[in-house]
Amino acid sequence: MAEQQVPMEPAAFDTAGVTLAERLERSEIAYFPVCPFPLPQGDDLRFLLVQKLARGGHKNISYDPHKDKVSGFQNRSRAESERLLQIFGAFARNATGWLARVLPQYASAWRLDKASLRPEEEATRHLRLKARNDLLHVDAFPTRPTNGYRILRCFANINPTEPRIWVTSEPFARLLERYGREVGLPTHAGLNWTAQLHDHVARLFNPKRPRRSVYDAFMLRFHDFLKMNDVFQEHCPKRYWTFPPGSAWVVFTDTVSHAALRGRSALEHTYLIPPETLLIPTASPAACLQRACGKPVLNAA
Ligand SMILES: O=C(O)CCC(=O)C(=O)O
Ligand SMILES: [Fe+2]
Repeated sequence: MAEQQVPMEPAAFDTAGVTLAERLERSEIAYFPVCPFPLPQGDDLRFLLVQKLARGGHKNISYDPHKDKVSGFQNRSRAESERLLQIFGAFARNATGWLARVLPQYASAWRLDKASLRPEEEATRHLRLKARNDLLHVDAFPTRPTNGYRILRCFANINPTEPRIWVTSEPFARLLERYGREVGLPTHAGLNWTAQLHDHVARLFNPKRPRRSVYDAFMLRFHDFLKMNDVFQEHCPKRYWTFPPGSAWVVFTDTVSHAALRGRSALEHTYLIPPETLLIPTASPAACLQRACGKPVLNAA
């Protein structure tokens, strides 16, 4: 498999004595103009660039590192699906190996979530409102409650000619101050009855799914609220990011409000970071929410 040779340990992990973990937990995007781990090259890259989403509502092509399985792509032949699996496997190993070196405290206990290929042009795709990437939001997974594990994502732009364009706005803590009441801060320690019913039904279909906590239910409502709020979308302070071909960025997307405005063909890997490995646990969204409502928001272990 052709892979690009790049320096494995760029110098920028420690800016003025501040560790990468601390910068991430303070809601920075860690940006690497040259992806610090090998990305697919040559024929493998060309192969990725022509992949298409399967019909039936898949948002991305995704790879599960636990099952070593790819889903959501138009499967044309066994040979092609095996090749895709190999390329994804190598990407996941390379991204995870690098991140484990630069964020060892997280890697000691993180849960590997999925990796994905984003083959659609973001500027022109049609998605239902709550699934749209081009509206500012903080991430919350409707089908994979995290119970306070943080959502860390590593992106790489593999488009050979076009940048990926993001916009970001204020971090979760600030947005919670402004909109928490309007979204409805949790009023008691358990889920309300509609959320309980919803969780119960979801778990009938998937008994292995973890129980949704007060925190998960709130984060989903918050995600939806931001996407539906035209005034916020239009008037909030904005910072635009241009991620050129071959670059990479790492970000806690549960506190950095973000949207992808333009670009096609990015690779991404998600990691779920347990609260006990955080450097600044008080800055986590679960801690912010708990302070705001004065109630426990996570399910006991
Ligand atoms: O694909 C991207 O660049 C980010 C999209 C996004 O916000 C997401 O997947 O949560
Ligand atoms: Fe997102």
